[in-house]
Amino acid sequence: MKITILTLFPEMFTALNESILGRAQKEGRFELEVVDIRAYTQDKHLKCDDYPFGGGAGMVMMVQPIGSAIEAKDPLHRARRIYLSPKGKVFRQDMVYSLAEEEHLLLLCGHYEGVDQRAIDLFIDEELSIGDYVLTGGELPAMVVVDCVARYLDGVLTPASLVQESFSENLLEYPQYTRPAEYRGLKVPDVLRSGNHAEIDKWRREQSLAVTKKNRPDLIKS
Ligand code: 4GM
Repeated sequence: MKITILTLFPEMFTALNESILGRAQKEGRFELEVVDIRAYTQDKHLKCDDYPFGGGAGMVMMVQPIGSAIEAKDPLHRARRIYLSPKGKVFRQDMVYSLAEEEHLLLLCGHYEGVDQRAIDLFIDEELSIGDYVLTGGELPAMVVVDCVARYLDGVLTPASLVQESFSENLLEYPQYTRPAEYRGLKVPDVLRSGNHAEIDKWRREQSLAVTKKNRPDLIKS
């Protein structure tokens, strides 16, 4: 998979060169192309934002640099083009699976008060929000989408962790422990050290149900 990011702040995406995603890129599991929108402006002072028509606070990203960058990077419109914005459809786990099937994703990051509406109308397929809050830019949301999708690409994670995840669908994770068996008087539950895997599975299901009821009762249908 190829993922093209369009942003005014390309350095932010160095975060994706760390850990699992860094290794996955080196192994060629996906290719990240980070594009500086400023390189495409026709303005002689390299301006990419301007005051909003009709007045109001803040700045709006101009359509020309965005349009030129998208047409340069996806001339035949083969990519699924996504704009990250608080107005978008809320991004959920079920959308991750369909995004992971794509050959090419293009993620547009807005800054300031967002982008000229014509950039969305002319060049974007769908508007996604990672949640009901406002950030200074779409860069962190784009990184969230990349991370979620990359986990499902072949060879990025060990299949067992993904199987486990879908198995316990709609329930939150049970508590995990590692050594030492006791820390500041808090002991690891005996069952986890018993070697009885039927009992361990039962305990974990009960814990998952209990934490879901407490923190996310909305996830429990019936
Ligand atoms: C306003 C309009 C995405 C602000 C468009 C982007 C939150 C999200 C921005 C924009 C963002 C989100 C930039 N803040 N909830 N800020 O996914 O692109």
